[in-house]
Amino acid sequence: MRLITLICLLCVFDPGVLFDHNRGATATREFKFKNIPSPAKDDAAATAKLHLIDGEIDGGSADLSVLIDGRLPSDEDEPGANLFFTAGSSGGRFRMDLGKPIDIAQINSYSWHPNSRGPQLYKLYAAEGSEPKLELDPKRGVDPATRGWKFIALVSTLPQQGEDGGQYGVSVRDSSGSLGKYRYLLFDCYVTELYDNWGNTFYSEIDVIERLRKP
Ligand SMILES: [Ca+2]
Ligand SMILES: [Ca+2]
Repeated sequence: MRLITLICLLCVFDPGVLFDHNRGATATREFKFKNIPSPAKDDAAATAKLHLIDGEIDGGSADLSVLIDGRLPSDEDEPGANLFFTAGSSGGRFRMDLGKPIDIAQINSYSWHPNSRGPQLYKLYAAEGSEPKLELDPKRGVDPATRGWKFIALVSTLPQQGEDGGQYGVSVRDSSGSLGKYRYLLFDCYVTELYDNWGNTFYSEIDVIERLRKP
């Protein structure tokens, strides 16, 4: 018993970010990865509500609901099957409302593009909903962590070298099995490069995997 108590005291909140990168022919419409689960249709995000907080969605992009519709692009350059911010802009923020706080095991994001719009770069925040002075829509320039949000992870799949195009699967998870109980998620998305106007990621799907109750 004492040992268990000690182990629990040592449990620290330390979310990890795993990701896989499918290049060339390994990137298919099935979004199969070596270590990351393929996108799901019936995950906890499927019935979520999405709200744009800041930034402008590109005219060629689908609307936010494409992130949770369970559908995937069939090709590496299919703008209408992805969500991306306006070309030349520095990205933006959106919020996901799961309807009620749920125990979250994983938050998984998927993208696909032949070059600089493939990699993912975003900050992820979460809120349970009852935090004092929680501000649901903090604009760019305001640190959500000062408005009631908890910083969860910085996701960056930018390759150190080599081709950045391809398909990316990201999984944010914690070694304890739970990221925590949250109703709201805030995605603060950044451009992957500044050499040209084409650095806003083509996000194909975002899954939220609820932690299963222990038997
Ligand atoms: Ca999904
Ligand atoms: Ca989708």
